[in-house]
Amino acid sequence: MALAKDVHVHQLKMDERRGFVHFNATDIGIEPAVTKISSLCHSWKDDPSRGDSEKAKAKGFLINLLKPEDLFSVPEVLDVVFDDHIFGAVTEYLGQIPQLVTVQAWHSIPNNTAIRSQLYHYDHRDTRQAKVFINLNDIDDRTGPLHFLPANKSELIETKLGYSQADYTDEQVYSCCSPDEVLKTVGPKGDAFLVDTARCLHYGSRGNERERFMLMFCFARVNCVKDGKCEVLDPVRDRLANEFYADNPVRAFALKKR
Ligand SMILES: O=C(O)CCC(=O)C(=O)O
Repeated sequence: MALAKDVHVHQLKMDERRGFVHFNATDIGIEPAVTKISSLCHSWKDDPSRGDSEKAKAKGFLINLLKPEDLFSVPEVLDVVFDDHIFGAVTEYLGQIPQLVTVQAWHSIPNNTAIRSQLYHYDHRDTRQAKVFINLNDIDDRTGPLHFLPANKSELIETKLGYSQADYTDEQVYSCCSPDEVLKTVGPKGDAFLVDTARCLHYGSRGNERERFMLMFCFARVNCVKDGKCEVLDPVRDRLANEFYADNPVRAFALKKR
């Protein structure tokens, strides 16, 4: 199901019941930064020094193009991540100043696999988290969009099937709901989705016929159950905090590892 936008004014708020909000970069004034990041990603995809980490190779359909040093040379990335509207909505939803867990620029490539994150799953860092997905190219059904079920629908499915840290098959999920109830992050470049992937069953990058570019970043509660690693952020967290946010203790707090 394609989605109508939820945000038409300079305001962003997560829907508590449904566990997501849909907005556009233009609504909150980050469109120029998104355009710059988008055009860089289109050039980075042919750079052999990018996207070839062990993890990327293992997960061939979904490649991260971003490197730690890009966060210094392309300050627009952190401008978007720490945009007041987004950071405010996440802080309100999580009920505390969050920790930035990961930031990546995704390139999902044409494929016909259905494995790992291409199958329905929850993220298991905590009982709630907030992941932002910003389309860096126009995304349609042939571009492997993220598919997800709102949190209230996912809860019904969980009640019927039981909670699992493993993947769910489509057959299992569609035995509890109609495929028509599934939402997709289709939309033009700049369309964006803030989704609680701990509460919303989801999958993506499945059956791409066209390549997909997406900026993805994730916030969690500082005392989250399962800490994570981020190959982009972890080597430079303190340097970023000192260089960009020496006068901004809230952002610095969100960046530094506890
Ligand atoms: O959109 C995708 O390729 C998968 C996203 C996903 O599973 C996740 O962010 O947890």
